[in-house]
Amino acid sequence: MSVQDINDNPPRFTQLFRASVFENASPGTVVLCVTSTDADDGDVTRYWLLPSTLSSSADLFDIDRQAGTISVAGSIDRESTGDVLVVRVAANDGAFNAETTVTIDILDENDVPPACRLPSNTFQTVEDSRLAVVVNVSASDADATSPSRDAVISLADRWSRDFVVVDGGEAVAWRRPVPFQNTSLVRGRSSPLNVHRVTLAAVDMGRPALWTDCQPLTVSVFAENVFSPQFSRSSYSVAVPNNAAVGFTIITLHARCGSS
Ligand SMILES: [Ca+2]
Ligand SMILES: [Ca+2]
Ligand SMILES: [Ca+2]
Ligand SMILES: [Ca+2]
Repeated sequence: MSVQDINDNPPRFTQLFRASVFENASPGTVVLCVTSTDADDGDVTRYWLLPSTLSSSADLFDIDRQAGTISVAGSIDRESTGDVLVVRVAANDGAFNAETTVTIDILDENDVPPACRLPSNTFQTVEDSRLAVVVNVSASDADATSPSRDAVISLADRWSRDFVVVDGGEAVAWRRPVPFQNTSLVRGRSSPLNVHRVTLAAVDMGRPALWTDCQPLTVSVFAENVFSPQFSRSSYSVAVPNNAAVGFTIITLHARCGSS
């Protein structure tokens, strides 16, 4: 006498699944394969992805209905998805359903170039000495993780006759003493000899590194004390008590020289 097997057991996923995939992985890239068992002989199990309640992750992946292989189907961006996506997978053996979640870690790529942060592109300074800081600078980077998001400023041409980048990429300084060239003014403007240009770049630490050229920086050198003193305001208004004694201080004015 033989006992005929009928389908009276649901399929069971064999484990909790977790895998990882890099952002920007090409469609078709295999992430992992889910597996299940079934106590009944000969049941054929089919798989599919369930809509995700947390995100649109179901659109980013596809599953082979027979093999259970989950692969990339959409464009994955670590900067917008976050570090983990959870995909819900269902299995059916013709009669019973089973369900599980697959946790997919999204790995960061260095796919965002850094950005320059310069307070201005033109500066005026009095003649200065070696290694005096001309301007403080910084770089930003929107990548999700280090080192892809770690960015500094450097010289775009790696070397400049006049400037060096110091303070770990956060300041530009004179490389050498740069005196004021005492030539006559050209059409009311300082000699071009006193105008110094340098192109900086923001560079990140990713592998491979990405960089962005900044707007060229122009530094005009003036002889000391060429700047007219300037009051902090164009006019002042002060109330004076009608019994003020001789010598009463009405207001203290401040003026400064220099320009930036
Ligand atoms: Ca079954
Ligand atoms: Ca990205
Ligand atoms: Ca990235
Ligand atoms: Ca980056």
